[in-house]
Amino acid sequence: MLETLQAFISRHREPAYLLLRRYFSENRCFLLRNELQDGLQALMADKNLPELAHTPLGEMIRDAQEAVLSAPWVYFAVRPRVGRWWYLRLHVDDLYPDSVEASEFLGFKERLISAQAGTERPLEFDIEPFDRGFPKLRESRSIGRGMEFLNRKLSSQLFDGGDQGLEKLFHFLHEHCCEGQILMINERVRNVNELRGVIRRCEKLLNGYARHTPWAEVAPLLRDVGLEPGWGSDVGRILETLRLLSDLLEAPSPETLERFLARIPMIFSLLILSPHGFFGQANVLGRPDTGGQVVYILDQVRALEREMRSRLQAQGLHIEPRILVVTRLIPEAQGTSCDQPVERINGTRNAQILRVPFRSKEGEIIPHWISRFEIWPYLERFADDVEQTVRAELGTRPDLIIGNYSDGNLVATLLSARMQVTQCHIAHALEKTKYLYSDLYWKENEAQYHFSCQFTADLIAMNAADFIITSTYQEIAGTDHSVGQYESYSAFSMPGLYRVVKGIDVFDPKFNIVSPGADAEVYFSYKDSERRLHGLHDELQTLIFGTPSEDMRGTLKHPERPLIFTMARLDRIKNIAGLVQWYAENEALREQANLLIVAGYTDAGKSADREEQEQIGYLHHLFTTHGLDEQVRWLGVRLDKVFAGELYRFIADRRGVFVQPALFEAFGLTVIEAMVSGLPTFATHYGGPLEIIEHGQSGFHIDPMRGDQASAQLLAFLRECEQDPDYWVRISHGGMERVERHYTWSLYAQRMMTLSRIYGFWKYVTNLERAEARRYLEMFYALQYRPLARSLTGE
Ligand code: UDP
Ligand code: LCN
Repeated sequence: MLETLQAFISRHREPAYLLLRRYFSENRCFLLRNELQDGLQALMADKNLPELAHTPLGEMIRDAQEAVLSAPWVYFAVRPRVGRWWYLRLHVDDLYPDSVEASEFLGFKERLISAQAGTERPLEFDIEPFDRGFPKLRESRSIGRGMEFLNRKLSSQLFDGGDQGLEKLFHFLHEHCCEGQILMINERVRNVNELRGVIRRCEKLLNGYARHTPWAEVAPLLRDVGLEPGWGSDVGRILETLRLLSDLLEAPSPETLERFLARIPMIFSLLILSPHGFFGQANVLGRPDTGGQVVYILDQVRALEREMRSRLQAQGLHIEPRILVVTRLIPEAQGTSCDQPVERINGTRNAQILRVPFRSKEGEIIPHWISRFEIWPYLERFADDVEQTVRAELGTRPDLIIGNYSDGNLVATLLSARMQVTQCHIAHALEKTKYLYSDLYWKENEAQYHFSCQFTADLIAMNAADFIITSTYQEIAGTDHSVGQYESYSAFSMPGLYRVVKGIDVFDPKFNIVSPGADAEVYFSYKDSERRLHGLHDELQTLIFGTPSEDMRGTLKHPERPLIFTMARLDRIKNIAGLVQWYAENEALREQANLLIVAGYTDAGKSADREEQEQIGYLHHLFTTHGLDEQVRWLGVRLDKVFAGELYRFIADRRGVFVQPALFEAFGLTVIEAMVSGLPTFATHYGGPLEIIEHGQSGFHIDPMRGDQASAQLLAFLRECEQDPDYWVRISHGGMERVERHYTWSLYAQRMMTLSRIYGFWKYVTNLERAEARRYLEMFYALQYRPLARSLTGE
């Protein structure tokens, strides 16, 4: 690639020179992808050089994500393929392109930001040397299917080594026990050969029994030979499991291994960590830091408990699975249950929320809510306290620890290391890509956001995790044109703090896409009239069209018009104000439809969150300056799930639409909730919705940076639906179908249980644990993270 670019420029110096000049004429140090493309397009138009686009220079610019300019040099970060990066530099005089390392590229960037940079070499974080020899995916399209890859790769390594691999499998089977009860095989079976013999004998013994004969009936017989519970609930199932193992011992294959492991009773208890925000089951959604993550975890718990129980039962074990969700106890609970140490989770038999308080250095309980950007100094102590609480509750360690968001993942890292438990990482939203140049200008943002702590915690946790679950592909590796959220951690710099030359590798097989669903009990089609909550309709009618109470603003003058609906936490990134502005500026749209907003409070005095207060003020300003009070209804209330579910359908009855206008949305649960309710959905094309919605079939993508276009799209859709009501029905149907096929909690739970077994197995039989990397991360924690976190409280 470099040679062709060098050869091209040496033969065509003029366009290269003109292009660089054009970039320099912008007088900017940093140019982003679209600005680089615009520069190229403008040059091609001015100089009538349309063919330039298809030359090595044009292609390099097409793939460039960023340019850093400081005369006479221009450095480019080029991403020729998803997840693959190449850095090069060009001197404006000699125009000779030269490859450089990530480290040099970042160093050049740092020097433009900070005068001190360059005087001494900064600390570099580099995980790559620890990954050497570890299997990696090669193809971009395989990213996110780590488990399948790992199984293929490691099975061949494990079983090619003759009986050694089988011995490991044998020892693994010996490990299993629960509540003091031995499972699978007992001490009578002493090696692989004996195991082979035992399988044969058991098969013979069982062949005389009817398939539905329960385990209990044959247990004494099998136990004598060496088998313990865990093989199946009846003879049919036991025989199937024995045959799977026999096939595995005979001719191991990744598929058989996966099917066999899927049956091994390995997961009896889960610990799920979600420290920040108001974590509860009522009256919390929509508060600052309290949104999709809470919904996700509660739905996840219900689905996982069901799946765990059914797997255990199928294997003949009558053990009740345990799931503990551990969050922060907030004494000043503001009318929520967040001051309660224990809360049973509805819809489960045995799952609980346990709340453990944050404590100051002196051990005093912190009484008030703390923003997710401020929680860092409390997490280490929190982890210690959680460990004790969990051990006391379970009487043992959990079988899997799932971290959520940057704080939960950091606590999961500390606990998994201490308790020697498999660690699963779920980011929900990595803040780094939400804020432009949040790494480079971290110092400017430090007082408000403390990204130095957050990105350090992210680096440690994502590298320590045994496996990572993401909701979409783009969360890991973006698209052809945009960088993935995890990918953005591969190389970056926080000038004056440290530089990351290899922070994460998106080709690592630890990544797996497992998309969440929308709770089918709550979010279902508006057409399902039998299940509809008709009793709520009067209340909904008053809420939307009635006289506004003190938590509301606006009275819709034309209630017969369809509703454009949006609902979100009132974070800047959710861009509710953007939507209000586009709507306000499109007269025709204002005549065509009303706007309904469910977000935050209407009284800024009720909010403790700085961003939320700002947004509230801004929304009022927009209402007043654009005279929106007869066309927009703003509800500053928190709706519980069931009520919100009926609201989506109520709006669908009136042929409305849902809009998700975020500047960036990691996944977007409201998007799938609205879609499955049958509301045609217009959602941001930055983030998860790009993958959830197929534009024009199951909804529409909008560009939140081009509000004029988005409002024109909405208007065109609503007008077309007026002419052809079937159009609304087609898109509504497309959305429902999309969610029902791809986004369900039962699919999620099945996959999650398989993943935890497979990664647990590989962690046991190989050195998947990467002990060296863990030690490196521990050092980074102690030397970087801890002082940064402590500095927040002025220590
Ligand atoms: N939500 C709700 N009531 C509200 C505000 C939000 O039930 O008043 C729910 C919404 O239905 C969705 C979640 O909160 O389930 C928000 O999740 P999403 O992924 O859209 O955004 P997040 O808040 O996680 O960024
Ligand atoms: C956090 C977010 O910001 C959303 O985009 C996700 O849908 C939610 O968590 C659940 O993962």
